[in-house]
Amino acid sequence: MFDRRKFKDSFIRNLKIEFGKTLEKSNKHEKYYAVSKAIMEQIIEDWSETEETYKKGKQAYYLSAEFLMGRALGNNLLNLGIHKEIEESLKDLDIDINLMEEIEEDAGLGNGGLGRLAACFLDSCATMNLPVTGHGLRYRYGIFKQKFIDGFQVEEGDQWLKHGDPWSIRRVEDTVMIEFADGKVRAVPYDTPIIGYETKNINTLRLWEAEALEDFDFHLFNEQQYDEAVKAKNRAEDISRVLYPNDSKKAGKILRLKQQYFFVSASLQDMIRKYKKRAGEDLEAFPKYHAVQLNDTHPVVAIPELMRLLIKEGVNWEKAWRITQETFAYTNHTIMAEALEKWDVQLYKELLPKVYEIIVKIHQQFLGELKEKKCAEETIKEMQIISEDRIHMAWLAIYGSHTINGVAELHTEILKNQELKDWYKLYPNKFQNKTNGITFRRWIALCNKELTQLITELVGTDEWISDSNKIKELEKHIEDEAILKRFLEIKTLKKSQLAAYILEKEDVRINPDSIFDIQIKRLHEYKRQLLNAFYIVDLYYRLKENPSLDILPRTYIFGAKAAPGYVRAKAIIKYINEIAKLVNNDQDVNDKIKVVFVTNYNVSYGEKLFPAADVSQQISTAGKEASGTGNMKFMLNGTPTLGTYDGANVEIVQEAGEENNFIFGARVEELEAIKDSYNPKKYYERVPGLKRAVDTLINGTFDDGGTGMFQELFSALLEGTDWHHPDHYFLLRDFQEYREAQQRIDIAYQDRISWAKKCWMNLANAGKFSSDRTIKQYAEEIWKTEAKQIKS
Ligand code: GL9
Repeated sequence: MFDRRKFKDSFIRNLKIEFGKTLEKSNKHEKYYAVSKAIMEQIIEDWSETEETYKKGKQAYYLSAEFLMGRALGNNLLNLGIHKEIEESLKDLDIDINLMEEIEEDAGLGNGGLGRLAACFLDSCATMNLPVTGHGLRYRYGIFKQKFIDGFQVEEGDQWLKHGDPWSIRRVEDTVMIEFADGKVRAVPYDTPIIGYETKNINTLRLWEAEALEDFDFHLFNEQQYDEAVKAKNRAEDISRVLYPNDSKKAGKILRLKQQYFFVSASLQDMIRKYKKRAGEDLEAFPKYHAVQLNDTHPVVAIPELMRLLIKEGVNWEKAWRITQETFAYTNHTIMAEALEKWDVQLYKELLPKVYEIIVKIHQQFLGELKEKKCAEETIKEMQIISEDRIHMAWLAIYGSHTINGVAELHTEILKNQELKDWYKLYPNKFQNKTNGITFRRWIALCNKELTQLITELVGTDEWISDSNKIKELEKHIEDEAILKRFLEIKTLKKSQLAAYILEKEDVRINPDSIFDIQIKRLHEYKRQLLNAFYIVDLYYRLKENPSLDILPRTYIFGAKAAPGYVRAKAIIKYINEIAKLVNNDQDVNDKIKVVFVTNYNVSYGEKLFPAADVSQQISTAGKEASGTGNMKFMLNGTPTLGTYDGANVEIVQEAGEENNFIFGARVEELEAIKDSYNPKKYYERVPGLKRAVDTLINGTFDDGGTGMFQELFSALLEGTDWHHPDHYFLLRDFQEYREAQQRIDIAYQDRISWAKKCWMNLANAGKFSSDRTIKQYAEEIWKTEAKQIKS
């Protein structure tokens, strides 16, 4: 039970011991820190009890190079069910809880969907009392902070720890040693509590930080070589210094390989040490107590590393291989070729010679099996784990795991029938689908309290927050205009709140009565922000030509970070910012269209954007977006999708009805069929208005600051490159259908009630996309772990 007195005492005490300050003298950051520490104090016993309880049975471990957690305070208060109490307690002390929540830095230890999925999964595991622990890296700098200068993206270091991290506890006693060919480093874990919703169970996210064996060299220090003295320390700490900001693209750098091996080896050593304490020296039963999920190929070095550790413990090869295969499962998150990790043999040999030796043995063993099975020479060549001096991490993952899964039905089908078809033939029983999901706590209960309240009122209970299929009951109100109007009022309120925030942050005024048309996701060619941009340019010219064009006022909102080295993605950002400048400063169109590219899109910005959207743009080239999860966040907040038949869009439409969404464009099969003879020029020349829009890349309408980046975009579309056919992502093929879909939206939006019905049908059918459902399937069908509730 919440004890107000105890909380306040703890808060004041924390201000005193952490900062030596009284309430009156402390600043807002110190107050935030002390509030958070006071919450930590309240949960600490339940946290240890959860650990004790889980120890006794099988546990799952989610190994991930990324956890995109966002802010903790508001979510923890929601899940603990003490938001109101804390709000009032703080009010007594003249502190505004909203300020406390808003000044928290995002924990941005991930790039996008893959990292955010890991965070949603942890929330679901804790909520369902599942014994699952996250393991990853404690980057000192997370995903970079984005600024715009003259419309160009500029990156800055993300100092998320600058005011401290009240949510983690350093566990020095669990330190392990990591060995590289060029020296040893210490891995020190920091544990963060994962507080489930309305349960006493508290799970753990364990993030490893790299430290030098010795802080500095005293000998050098005494000889006044100060820089030299700290060099080793810095080199060790480099390992966990910064997150690689690549979105679905492999890094291929030695430091990245160090990061991967570092956290993987630390996690496995930790597991083995604890296992031995409990079960003794015989490691035979390891898979009985551990299920390890590999989040993409980033942690796949875990397969040879577990082999190495087991052999070191005296286990023979055959038995070690059996243990390894029974322990691991692997999730594939993309079919983009550039994301498939292939490490140079040379790098592995230099940095991890012992691990490399084991990979060679695994490779040979696999070759033997293929030959035994009389596989065709050609197939064997394709499937080799080591070939052309590269180690193919995905192949290693499939061979070394008992299960591999895709992240949406369409994606899994593409894996089985195209990308991994040889593997599927060989191991049909290893393949599963696990359609992604999102946590309903953060993505509606926390970020859209108004809509949450309406749903709770209509469902008659708030149980839908952890029992997502209950929202299906909303469907019975579909003909109730009074309720639909309340939905529309809430939408308008969320739009006004967003408009106020955008005015403050971006200094752009937008009209809450216009349609909020939103595309927020990483900037990537396959996601086709450029298609959206061409549409806006086309609309702009049509409006200039015909000022009485009958369209509804619309605000086009973008949010996206481009990988710092991805020149074309950066060009697209600059292009959209140029469009915004033109459109927003032209009185002729100003009350009809506005364009805003929000700065530094991240989890906490997302929490303001998703609830305020009228249109959810999910327009990737069919077959390219493995699942998407933003699409689900929009749906849950009652927003129709404007999208292609891709990833989880397919399932969203299956659930909510095609008639309640705006689907367009070529499907996978069509693109497969046309790709070799595709000629974008045909569309460029024949589709009315298209040439005019595309030509703004080269005719001086917009200024790329003399970089030539717009010309380069144009060439990639119409001439192609050495490695890609022109318009590799089929923007021009889909433009006409996209424009028609946009026009259908304009018409549909006018009838407010029938529009609200579409929104409502999306909301009412979002139940499938709870990460609770996804995690239940992982637990039952892959991990074979059971819920264990601590006694209350
Ligand atoms: C991704 C896929 O591209 C998404 O479609 C998918 O929803 C998520 C989660 O499964 O995984 N794979 C991937 O590399 N990223 C994804 O978002 N990229 C980033 O996380 C930046």
